[in-house]
Amino acid sequence: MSKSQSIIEQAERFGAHNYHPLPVVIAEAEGVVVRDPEGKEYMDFLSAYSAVNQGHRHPRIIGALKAQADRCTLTSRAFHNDRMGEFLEKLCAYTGFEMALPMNTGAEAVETAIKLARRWGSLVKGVENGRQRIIVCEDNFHGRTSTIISFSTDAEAHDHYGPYTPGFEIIPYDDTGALEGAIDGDTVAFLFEPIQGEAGVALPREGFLAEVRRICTDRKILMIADEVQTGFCRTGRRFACEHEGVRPDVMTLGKALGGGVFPVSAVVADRELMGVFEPNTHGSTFGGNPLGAAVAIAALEVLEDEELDARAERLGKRFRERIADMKCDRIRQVRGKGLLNAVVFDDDFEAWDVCLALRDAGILAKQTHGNIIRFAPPLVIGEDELDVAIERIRAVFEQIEELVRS
Ligand code: IF1
Repeated sequence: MSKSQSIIEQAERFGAHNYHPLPVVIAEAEGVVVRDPEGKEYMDFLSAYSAVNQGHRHPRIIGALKAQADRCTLTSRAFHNDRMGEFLEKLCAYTGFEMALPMNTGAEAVETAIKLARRWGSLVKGVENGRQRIIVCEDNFHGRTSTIISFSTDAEAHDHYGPYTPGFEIIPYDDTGALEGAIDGDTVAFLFEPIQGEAGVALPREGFLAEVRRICTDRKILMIADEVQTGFCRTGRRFACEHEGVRPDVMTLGKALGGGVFPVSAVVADRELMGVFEPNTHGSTFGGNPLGAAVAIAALEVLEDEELDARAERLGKRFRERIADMKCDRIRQVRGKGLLNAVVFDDDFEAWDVCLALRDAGILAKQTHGNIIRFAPPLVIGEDELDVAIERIRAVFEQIEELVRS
């Protein structure tokens, strides 16, 4: 038995089966390349669901991690530490908002935004406490806490977890008419993804974000953009809302904020909104810790200094053009923005075997639903590396009929 096989067996024996990973073991990683225990190399085209935008183990981020680890790692918010303020000031400058609330995972950031909206509704908008409503979209993915899955329309994420948290109304994605119709006196916010990642990189029509902005402003409800996956240069801009020059009221952030080495998330908003939080009304043990702060500072610097937004924009166009040219009758559509892309196969097509063949060709990618494969490499990928990857993908796609028959 190979080392990989014994590792997989061990994980399956002792670990809950809440995932069905591709059968590959990653032992080492650097930049775009990961290596299994047998020494075989792959190009990572998932980037830990966009948490590794800066590439695996970026030297500046690892350096910041090690340096801070030798100074101070955790203080809790019972006391101040000398890195959090510097991190939050940099995050506010990067996002263009006045204040930030640091947390750890994306779901915690989304939960924080939900609490911010509900608290603002009660204290500022004058909604009777307990009647606050938040509008969300079908096919959403915002995390996996009990409250967040309460408004999931994905049966696997939602079912058998009752009783469900009330106060959410679900409308179709990319439907501003439905948004206008759903708003009433108790509505406090619209929570949405500028691009729906897990739904298979679903892009709204041009103008959707600007229309949402107008409606939320007119109807005095908070526009909460969940940029956990689309943020930090992934879609070819710092944030996906920037494609339409739209500034939401609140943004939830995570994943690449931690530079691929540490869980760091946050909510950003202006002072008027963030002011609804008073001491002891919200928090977390690790939120704002100095180790995560030091890593996040370096993670933001890398995004800026290496101009990863422009890179994602340029290389994403190249990727979509080259994939669209491939001879593969099973492909229905190639879609995405920046380096967040997906290949959509025929509705009845099961892409798992294609992911296995891609793995054997040295490309690690995973399908979001049966027939859609997401391709999201680290944004530091070189032009030559991308061309190599495209040729490996082409070799698999152009042999797909053999795959399907086998
Ligand atoms: C899994 C994908 C899923 C997110 C958005 C909040 C969160 C996520 C827009 C929560 C997390 C991850 C979670 C991971 C798979 C992946 C994912 F879309 F990125 F592919 F599931 F939809 N908002 N997305 O995408 O952040 O608490 O995980 O830090 O749970 O399987 P988290």
